[in-house]
Amino acid sequence: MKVICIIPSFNEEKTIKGVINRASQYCDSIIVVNDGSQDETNREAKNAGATVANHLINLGTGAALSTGLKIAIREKADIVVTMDGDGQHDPNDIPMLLRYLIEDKVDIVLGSRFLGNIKSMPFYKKIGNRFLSIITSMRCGKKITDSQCGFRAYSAKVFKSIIHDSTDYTWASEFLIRVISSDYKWIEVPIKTIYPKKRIKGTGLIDGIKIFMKMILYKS
Ligand SMILES: Nc1nc2c(ncn2[C@@H]2O[C@H](COP(=O)(O)OP(=O)(O)OP(=O)(O)O)[C@@H](O)[C@H]2O)c(=O)[nH]1
Ligand SMILES: [Mg+2]
Repeated sequence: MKVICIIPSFNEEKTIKGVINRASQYCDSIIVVNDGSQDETNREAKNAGATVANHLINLGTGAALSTGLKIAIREKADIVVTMDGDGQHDPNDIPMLLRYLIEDKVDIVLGSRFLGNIKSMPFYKKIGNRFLSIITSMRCGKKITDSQCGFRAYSAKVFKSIIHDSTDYTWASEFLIRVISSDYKWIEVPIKTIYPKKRIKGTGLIDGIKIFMKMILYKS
């Protein structure tokens, strides 16, 4: 079974090397999609042994993921794991995601920060994420506790056939609507998540409003 990990990354020079080193223990190869970073993400990721695809300009997380999926299909992946490059996901959770995918024979394993420990998540993010999960659940007709989490594992059946259009953060909800309305087997599992105290990056209110609007208007 060839397991490929895709890491969309935008200005993650400080964390990307550590994420790649730790994820490499559990995956056959790592694809970093460097989304027009202005820092040394490209160099750091290459030095750590990842395959790096560079976007010349910043296209967004959804676009970065699409690029990574195309490469994973070309490299004949059997399983794709996606995770963030900012160190918020713990690569040591990868074996657990793979176990569910292989032993429980599900097509998609969704990491959920809300089923795990979210003590360190800022309050406004808890509210925003809960709200977007409710909206996404309404669109899917199934309860999802963490619609925005990027830590997921997919079988080849899913990542070869489910294609998302969103180039920004909305991909996470759009992908779920497509997967769930296609009757694939899925499961949500608790994952660890780390929010450093001093943090200026990441999604904000504007991103949340954009996702909300797109979820309301999205035609499945
Ligand atoms: N912010 C941002 N991240 C991107 C972009 N393209 C790729 N990424 C990567 O996508 C991953 C998730 O981005 P984050 O901004 O941390 O999103 P998040 O984890 O849902 O939000 P936070 O909870 O605020 O951290 C990270 O690894 C980013 O480096 C982009 O255009 N903007
Ligand atoms: Mg993050």
